[in-house]
Amino acid sequence: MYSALDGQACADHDRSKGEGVGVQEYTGIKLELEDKLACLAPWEGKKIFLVAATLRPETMFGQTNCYILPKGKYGLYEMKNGDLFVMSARAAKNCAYQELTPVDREYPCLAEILGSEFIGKRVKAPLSSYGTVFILPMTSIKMTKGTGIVTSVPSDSPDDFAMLRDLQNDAKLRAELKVDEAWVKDFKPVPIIDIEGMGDLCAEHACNEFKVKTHKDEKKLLEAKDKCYQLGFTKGVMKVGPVGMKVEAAKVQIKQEMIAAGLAVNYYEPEKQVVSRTGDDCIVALCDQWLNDYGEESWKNAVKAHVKSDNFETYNPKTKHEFVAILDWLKEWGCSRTTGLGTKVPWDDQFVIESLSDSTIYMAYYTIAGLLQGPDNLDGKKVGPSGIPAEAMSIEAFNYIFLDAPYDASI
Ligand code: ZZB
Repeated sequence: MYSALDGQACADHDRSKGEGVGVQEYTGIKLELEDKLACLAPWEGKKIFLVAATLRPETMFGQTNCYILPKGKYGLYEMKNGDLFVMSARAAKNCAYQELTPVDREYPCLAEILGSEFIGKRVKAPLSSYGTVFILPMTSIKMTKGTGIVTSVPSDSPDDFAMLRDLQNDAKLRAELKVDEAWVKDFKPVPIIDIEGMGDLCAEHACNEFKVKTHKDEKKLLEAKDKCYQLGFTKGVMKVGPVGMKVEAAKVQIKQEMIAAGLAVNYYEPEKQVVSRTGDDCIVALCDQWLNDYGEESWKNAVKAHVKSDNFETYNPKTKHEFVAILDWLKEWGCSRTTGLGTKVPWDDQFVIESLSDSTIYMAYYTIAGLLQGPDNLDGKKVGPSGIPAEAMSIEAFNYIFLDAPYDASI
């Protein structure tokens, strides 16, 4: 998690919003634009892709159309390999910090395009049985999530199913949103995943179960979506592509294959909004960072055994449970940053130790600071009550105090 304004990683306690928010990994599906747009004429002959962020790469076999926000502001951005991507400026910024653009951290917008300009145009939908699909409007798209472009899989996504069904059946809505019947009529949901108890069109099944009437039934759609996500992941079995494979495994395989074939890219962003204390909307950036490997088995087990032992007491048993739960998921923890107050990382002094990690060190120092410094001597310029000068505090001295190392009077 990174603040471009601060020019450094934005750790939990550097945030005014979004404590505990992690990174969401998406697959950016490259939908190649097949039709021409007057405003894109200067780039004729180049490949232009609408990029849709998805959590379900294994469902790409069932794409029937692409959705865009008519009032949404999109931009055209060049990528490292010469591809031109259509996406929100926010997504382009994340890409620029993930080594996708020609110049790191730069994402000049080549052209601004309103979502409505794309409606009715065609894109190639990779892996789908329809091959070419239409771009349709969807008013519930959030510009603050993914790329602002969604690829539609009405067999497995209740939102997509409800919208497509309304566009197919409601002439008034089509007129209102300026959608031609021909763009939706022949695009039926394609059965691609079998789920025990839900059949092979789970979105339709869930929309019936939760009585979703229209694409505007926000609450019911959320329930239907949760059910499809959950059962799709745990019980789904592929009917196309890697037939018989569990969704859980197919997700990883299809993603890798699509990226290797140049049909998709990895795309990351904060899973919810993260704002730094300096007021910057944070992004996800690839950057050098020292990590504490708290997930390392022997470390983890030693700490866990201690937390569970009688030597470790908490006032409230809930706290103890939380410690154990966190030890279970905690893996790498970023422990360095480039600016701000802190102790220099001993082996790499371009970084300081991130303040939360640093605070585990200075807490230890506090146990002896009273002797080495004493009151009214914060900068340690004077020798404290123990009479020990700073120069005498060698590594051996610290090891003697904190690690029970032998006392060596000769040092
Ligand atoms: C294809 C797909 C197939 C999706 C499926 C879901 C499902 P979330 O956060 O839980 O909603 N999406 C992506 N960007 C946006 C946006 N800007 N506004 C609205 N919706 C967006 O999950 C992210 C999913 O929401 C993405 O994955 C995308 O739709 C959509 F079979 O891509 B998905 C049960 C869901 N099934």
